[in-house]
Amino acid sequence: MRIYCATTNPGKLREFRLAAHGVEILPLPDLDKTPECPETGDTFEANAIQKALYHSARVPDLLFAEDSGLEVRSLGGAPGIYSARFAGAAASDEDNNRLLLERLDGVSDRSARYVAVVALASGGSLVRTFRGEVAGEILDAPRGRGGFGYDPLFYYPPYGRTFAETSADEKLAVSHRGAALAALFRWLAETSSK
Ligand code: ITT
Repeated sequence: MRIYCATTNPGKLREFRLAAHGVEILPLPDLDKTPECPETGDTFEANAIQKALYHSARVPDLLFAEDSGLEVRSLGGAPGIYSARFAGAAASDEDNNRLLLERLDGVSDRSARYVAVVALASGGSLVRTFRGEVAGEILDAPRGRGGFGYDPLFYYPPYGRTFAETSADEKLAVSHRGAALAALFRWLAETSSK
């Protein structure tokens, strides 16, 4: 089985492929030449659906897009859907992490969660969505070199490490993206065997 995926984020694409177990994940052709999909929703679900529908009309097969982010309790759920552009439209992961540490300076409640929503579409219509979450804590300095985005600050208590200090397999086994993708691939396997 093959499925297209619409993402501009190489960190996400690596994790999609790792989770796929035999399903071929095809990046969208010419994604870099396609005008970027506007993300105007106010939930992860709305943005994942918007991205999937925007790109789905261009390919003959199933396609999925994913919207994800970090919600920090003491920041009222920020950066949330704005995670990729927390420190500005062209922000790097380092810029976003620096701003997060500034906002949490002196704050004792460091609890947070990652959320991922995958939207599956076909021929320009939504098929369904799949959601995953994982709870952790934000450290006061980065640790580790793996993963991407906020991973050096995202401490996962059951491992006693940040996601940037875990292997890609260990992260995927417990992560928001791992849970959403496991649900997607389980659903695809069940549906194709009917
Ligand atoms: P696409 O929309 O093209 O897929 P994007 O990076 O713009 O790529 P999002 O709008 O969904 O995607 O933003 C996701 C951001 O949330 C991502 O850039 C990170 O800052 C953060 N994030 C999500 N999952 C993460 C993870 O597993 N580890 C670290 N940071 C993560």
